[in-house]
Amino acid sequence: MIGFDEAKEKYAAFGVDVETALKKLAPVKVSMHCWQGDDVLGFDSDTLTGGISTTGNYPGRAKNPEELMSDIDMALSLIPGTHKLNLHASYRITNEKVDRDKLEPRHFQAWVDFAKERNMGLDFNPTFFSHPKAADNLTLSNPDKCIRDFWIEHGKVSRKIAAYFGKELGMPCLNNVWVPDGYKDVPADRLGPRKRLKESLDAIFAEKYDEKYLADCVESKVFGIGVESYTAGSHEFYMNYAAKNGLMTLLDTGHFHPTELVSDKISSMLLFNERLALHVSRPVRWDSDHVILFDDELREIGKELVRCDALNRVFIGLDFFDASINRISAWVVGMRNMEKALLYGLLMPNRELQKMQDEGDFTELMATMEEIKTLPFGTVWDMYCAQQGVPQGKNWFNEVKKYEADVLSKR
Ligand code: RNT
Ligand code: ZN
Repeated sequence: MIGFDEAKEKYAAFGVDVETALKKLAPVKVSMHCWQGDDVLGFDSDTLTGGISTTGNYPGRAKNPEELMSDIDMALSLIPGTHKLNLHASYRITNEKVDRDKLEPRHFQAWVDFAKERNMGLDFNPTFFSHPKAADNLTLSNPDKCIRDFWIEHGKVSRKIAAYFGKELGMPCLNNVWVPDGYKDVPADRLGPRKRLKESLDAIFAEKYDEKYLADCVESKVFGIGVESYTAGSHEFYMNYAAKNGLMTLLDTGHFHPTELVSDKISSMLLFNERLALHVSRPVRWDSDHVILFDDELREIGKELVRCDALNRVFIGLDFFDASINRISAWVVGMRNMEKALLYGLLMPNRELQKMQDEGDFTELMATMEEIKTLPFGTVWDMYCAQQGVPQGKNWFNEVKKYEADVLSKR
C-alpha cells in the first residue's frame, strides 16, 4: 500500500510499532445495536416510548426481520473485524402472540442462527418500554405490584434468553437492564421508587447463571423526555447496586450531564471492577443519540481503553439511533469510527507519554501529543481495512448508495 512503510517509520520515530497495533485491534469485538436499523421500533409494537426518541423519516427503514437482517449484513460487509450483534427483547421473531413476560429462547432462534452463520456473538436487552404496561414510564419501580411483577418476569426470562445466547455462541452474552422509570416533575418521594427498583432487581438477579455464558449489567441515566425531574435508576443508584451485587455497571456516554465525560470515568471504574460495559453514543446538547463521530471524546475513550489495558475487560456497545440519514450508513460510520478510535489509542506511545507526565515534563508532553495528531493515521487505518477485506476510504459509501437504489428505495 502506498505510503504504508513511510507511515510505519513515522510512528516508529515516536516509539510506536504499527504492526503490533494492527494485531491487537483485530480480535476486539464491538457490539452493533440492531435498533439503528428500524428506529428502535422492534417487532412487537409500532411506537417508541420510554423517554427516548428518534427524529427524521429517511426512507427505507427495515420493517421486518428479513429486511433488518439484510441491512445488518450490508453494514457488516463494510465494517472491519468480527463483532457482536446487540438485540432487544422487542426484536423476537415469532408468529405466536407472546407477551414480554413469557418470552423464551426459541423466540430468538432465528437470531441465534443468524449470528452462528456469521461467527458473531450476541448481546441482549430486556425491553422495558414501548409496551402498554410501561405507558407511564414506571416499570420495575411501579407502585402497582402487578405491573412490577410483570416486568420482573420480563427481566428473568431475558436473563434466561441471554444465557442461552452465550451457550449457543460460546461467548458471554451481555444482558443489559435499563428501565425508563422516573417522573416529569419534582417528586414527593425519591426513596420509595428506588427502594422498589432495588427489590425488583433483587428478584431478577436472584438466579445464578454460569458466568461463561451470561454477563449481567445495569445502565443508569440522568433523565429522559417526559422524565426530566427524576430518574429512579440514577448513576449513584446503579453504581452502588452493581458494586454490592457483583454486577457490571454500564456507562452510556449520553447519560451524564453535558460537561461530564465518560472517558474520565473509565479508569475509576476499572480500578474497582474487573469488567465494565459501555454504550458509546453522541449526546448533542442532551441525550440525543447521534451517530458517533471520530471526535475528541471518542478518541479519548479509545485511548483510555488501551492505556488501562482494558480491551479484554470492557464490553463495547454502540447506542445511537438516527432516522434522518441512511440507516446503514449510520451503522457503518459509527462502527468504523469506534474501530478507528481503538486503533488511534493503540497507535499512541503511551508509556513514553506517561513517563513525561510522571517526570513533570508537561511542555514535552503537550508538544508530543500535538505532533501525534498529524501522523499518517489514515494510511494505517486503510491498511487495517485492506487486511480485513473491507473497502478503504470512502469506497464503502458507493456500496451503500447502490444498496439504497437496489433495495431500500423499493421498500
Ligand atoms: C436509553 C438507553 C438504552 C436505549 C436502548 C435502546 O436512554 O440508552 O440503552 O437506548 O436500550
Ligand atoms: Zn444506552
